[in-house]
Amino acid sequence: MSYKEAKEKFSRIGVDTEKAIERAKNAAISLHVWQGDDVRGFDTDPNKPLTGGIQTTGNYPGRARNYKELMSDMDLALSLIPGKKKINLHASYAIFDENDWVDRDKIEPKHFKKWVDFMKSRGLGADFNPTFFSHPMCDPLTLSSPNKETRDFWIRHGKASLKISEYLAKETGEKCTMNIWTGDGFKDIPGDRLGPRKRYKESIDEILSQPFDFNIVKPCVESKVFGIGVESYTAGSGEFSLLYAAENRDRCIPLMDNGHYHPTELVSDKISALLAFFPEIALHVTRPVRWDSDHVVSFDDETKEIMKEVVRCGGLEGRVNIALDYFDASINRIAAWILGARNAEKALLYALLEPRESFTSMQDKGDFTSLLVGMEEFKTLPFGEVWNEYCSRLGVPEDGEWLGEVKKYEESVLKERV
Ligand code: RNT
Ligand code: ZN
Repeated sequence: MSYKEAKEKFSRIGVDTEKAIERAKNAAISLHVWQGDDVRGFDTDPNKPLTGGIQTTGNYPGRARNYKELMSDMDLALSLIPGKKKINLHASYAIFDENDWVDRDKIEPKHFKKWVDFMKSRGLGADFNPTFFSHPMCDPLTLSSPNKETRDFWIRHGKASLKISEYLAKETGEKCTMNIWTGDGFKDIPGDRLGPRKRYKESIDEILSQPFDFNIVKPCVESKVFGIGVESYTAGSGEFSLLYAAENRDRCIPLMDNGHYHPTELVSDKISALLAFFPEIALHVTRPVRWDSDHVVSFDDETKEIMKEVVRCGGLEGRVNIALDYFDASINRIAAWILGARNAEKALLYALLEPRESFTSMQDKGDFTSLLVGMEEFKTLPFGEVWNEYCSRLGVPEDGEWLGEVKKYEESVLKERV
C-alpha cells in the first residue's frame, strides 16, 4: 500500500494525516545521554557501582568512555531518529578541562559549555538533572540524610544545577526542565518515615529558594515507589512528590516516570488527573518489566496510551515535557537509543492520527458501542505507511533501513573500544 492510499483510509474516519505529520514534527522529545554509557558519567570513577537503586544490566562491548565518544555515538543516533529533539543531561556528564575537576557541589555552567556547543550546532534544546547518586557523598542518603554535612553538600549541588539549567535554557533558547530525583530510601522497614521526608522537603525548599526564572527553568520532582536495595521505603514517594509540586506550583512541576508505580497503576491514566491541576507536567517514558528495569521503550499499548493522553490533553501545546529514561547495556547501546526514541516518536504520531473529536463525541453521547468498535478498528489502519512517509520526509531512514548503519559503526568504531 502507498502513503496515498493510507492517507485516504485515514481520511475516511475524518483524520488528516498531513496535519498529524506536521504536529509530530514539532513535538520535542528529550533524548537522555545516559543510555550511551550505562549512566556512568565523567565526573567520578567510571567503574564505581551505580547507586540509588537503579541498575544497568549487560556488558555489550562499545560503551562510550568519554564525552567525545558519547557525542559521536549520539550524533549517529540523532541522525536516525525523526522529529524535534532535546538532549537530557545529568550533572555527572560535566566536561572538565585538565586539572579543572571540581566536585558536584561546585560545578558551573562552564563545565557544560561543550554540551551547549554541541546542542547549538545541531539546533537542539536541553534538559538537566542534578545527579544525587553514584557518589561518595551519598551516605547512602542525600537530600533526606540525617547528616547536615551530607544534606548541605547535595543542596549546594541542587543550587549549582539550577544555575546550569538556566544557562542551558538561555543558550539554547528553549525551556529547560531540571529534574530532582534521589534514590533515598531504605531496604527494610524504617523506624522513622516522617523524618527523612521532612528533611527531603526542607532540602528541596532550600534548593528552590535560590532565585531562577521559572518561565525558562522548570524544576521537577520525580517520585518513585521503590528501587533495588530500597525496597521498603522511598522518601520521594508518589504522594510526597505530587504534594510537593502542588504546594510549590510557582516554582516546581511534577514528573512521572512510568516505571515508578505499582505494576497495575498506569501513568496514561494519571496524566489527565495531574493536568486538571497543574499547568505543566513532565514525563519519563520507559518500559518497566516486572520492576523499574528501564528496558528500551517499545511501541506497546501503554506507550501508545501515554502519547494519546499527551495529545488529547493539549500536552503538545507546552503542557507536557516528554523525556526518555531507559538504559540497556545488553544490546548495542546506540541501537537501543534509536529504537526507543523511534518508538516514542512512533507512538506520538500514532496518537496524532486518532479521530479524537469523534471518539470524544461518541463518549459524550453515551454511544460506547461505536466508541469500542471505532477504537478497535483504528488499530488495523495502515499506520506503517504514514510512519514511513514521516521518516522519509524528515530525512531519516524508514524502518528496516537504519540498523545497518549502526552495525557498520559497531564494526568500525565500537569494536575498537576495548
Ligand atoms: C531512576 C529515575 C531517574 C534516573 C535518571 C538517570 O529510577 O528514573 O530518572 O533513571 O535520573
Ligand atoms: Zn526517571
